[in-house]
Amino acid sequence: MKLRIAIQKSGRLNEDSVKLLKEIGIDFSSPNGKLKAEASNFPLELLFLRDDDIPQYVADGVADIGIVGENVLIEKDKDVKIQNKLGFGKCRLSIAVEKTMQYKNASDLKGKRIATSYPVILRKFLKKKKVKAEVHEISGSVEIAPGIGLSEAICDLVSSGSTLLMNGLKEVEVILKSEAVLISGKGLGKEKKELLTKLLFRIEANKKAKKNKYILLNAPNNKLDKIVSILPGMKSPTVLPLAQKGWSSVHSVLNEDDFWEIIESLKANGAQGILVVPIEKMIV
Ligand code: PRT
Ligand code: ZN
Repeated sequence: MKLRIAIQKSGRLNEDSVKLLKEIGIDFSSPNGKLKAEASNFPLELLFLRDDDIPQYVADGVADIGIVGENVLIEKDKDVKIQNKLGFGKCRLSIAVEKTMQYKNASDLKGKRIATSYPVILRKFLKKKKVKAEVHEISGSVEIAPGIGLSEAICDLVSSGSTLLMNGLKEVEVILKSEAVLISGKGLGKEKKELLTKLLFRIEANKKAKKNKYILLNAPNNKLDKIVSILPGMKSPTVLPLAQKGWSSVHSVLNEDDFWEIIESLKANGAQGILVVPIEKMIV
């Protein structure tokens, strides 16, 4: 019994999807133009597809699970389940208009033509805002539509915003925030569910490791209590005596969110020789 995963064949999600699978210990050789590959050390078969096709393939059970952007998933509206947000492929689906256009709110889109590759999501948004506008579905290079007179506005993915800037457009509404997600079909059997649980466990450990750092430092014993109270640790920090009398080595795990604040406070309280090292995997 093998679990089948669909990932993007080429494009923005391909590299990070492959990297994630490798980081959770799955070995396979790159497809070289082929549609399929097999992992050598886990019962997993990989299908390399266009991102637009992945929700359908997973809903139909051709693939058991898949990695796809939430934007595509919502647009395709298929019966699949989101298992995990993966933290890459982050972007937003936004409406942009010509820089010179006066824009206060969605009602300014009334009667305008909006070019997009996301007609389903855009129509829902317009309906919710009770705005009647013309949706022009085009499959690519949406950002040039206003410049060539095809539309007055666009609805497209944005990440840095430089594409909009280069085309004389400004972002006026964010309809959706998106990142890559792991999806599964609804009818997985027991064995496949077990394999999926194993994968999800590894993905969690990998995500946690990325969010955390291992920290080692030296502290004079008379400051230990204060320093230990600053450090969170997985249970509590490890404290070991140093060869030099009156000093200890303290080990702990720090979350990246409050990383710098804690480091500063440790220094201020007498910590020395602070080392921060990456964590490979973290199982709590
Ligand atoms: O061939 P296939 O159909 O599989 O790929 P595709 O060409 O349809 O998609 P691809 O590879 O471009 O994107 C795959 C997924 O990456 C998308 O569905 C999103 O979930 C995610 N993603 C993240 C993005 C972006 N960021 C992004 N910036 N997808 C596209 N863009 C484009 C956007 O359309 C615009 O043209 O990048 C441009 C804007 O970028 P900035 O940085 O200039 O704002
Ligand atoms: Zn696509």
